[in-house]
Amino acid sequence: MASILVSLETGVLSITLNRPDKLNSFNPEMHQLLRQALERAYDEEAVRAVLLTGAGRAFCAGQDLSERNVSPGAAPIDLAISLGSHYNPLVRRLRELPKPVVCAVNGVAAGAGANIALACDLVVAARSASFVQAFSKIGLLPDSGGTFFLPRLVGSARAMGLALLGEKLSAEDAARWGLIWKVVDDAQLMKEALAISKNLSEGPTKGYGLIKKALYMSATNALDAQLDLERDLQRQAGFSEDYREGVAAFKEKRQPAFKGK
Ligand code: T3D
Repeated sequence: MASILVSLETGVLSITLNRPDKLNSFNPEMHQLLRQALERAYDEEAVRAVLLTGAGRAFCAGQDLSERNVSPGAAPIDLAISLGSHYNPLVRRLRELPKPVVCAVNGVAAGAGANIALACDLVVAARSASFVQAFSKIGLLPDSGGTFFLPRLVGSARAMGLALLGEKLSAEDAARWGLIWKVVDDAQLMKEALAISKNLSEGPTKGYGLIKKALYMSATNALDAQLDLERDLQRQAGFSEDYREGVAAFKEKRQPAFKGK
């Protein structure tokens, strides 16, 4: 059984983490297949939005710990190699992909699984889902961007509580705290996430890519630099076919037909 399922329909590339018996925890094969799927999302013009979810009762439990030999006498493991070759490139790819990425969190999202969800652009969670910064329970610190995303999304007091205590945060609290976009009933999750993804796949893809860039750069830019960035990106947006179409449709009082160009 492939550890990642991929399908393309009406401009939405759906990617499902598919190791349900392991709570979709990451092993090297799953990293490799996910990387390939995201490369496809980057390369193929027909892909205008990505939808990431998990199979079974979990979204993702982070690193598969059964692959880490910590028995007495075993050689110490250099986790920097794993982060440098797998997790960091994955987070960068999600953030830099110039197309919107929706994450449907169908169940528990723990460790790197939680932070990979947070690296996506729009996170919708099932009411029964939860988010766990499980790292401190095994002597680690949040990775996969956790120490960057958490304080920015929920403030440093809550970020510190989540990181130090490693307790489960319910999807409802995650939405209330501003960690994610919204929570929906379990039965509605995929319908809602697909509707959002389809809506995005019919939108001005270039403009969306520029929105991602501007908002993500605002986390580290000062106002002056951000104003300059908005000017430069708006120049690119204004040269797009979709801008012409958007304004023409507005003037003609009709729905725009964006092509993602
Ligand atoms: O190593 C590197 O490459 C560095 C990078 C690290 C990135 C990371 O993600 S480090 C953090 C790794 N993840 C965790 O520490 C999470 C560990 N899991 C949990 O805390 C809990 O299992 C959950 C909160 C995810 C779910 O809790 P619950 O009560 O719903 O389920 P459970 O009973 O704990 O787990 C069910 C089974 O899944 C169980 O196996 P069993 O007893 O039925 O045979 C459990 O061992 C297994 N499982 C859960 N998470 C993992 C896992 N097996 C391997 N790796 C896991 N991460």
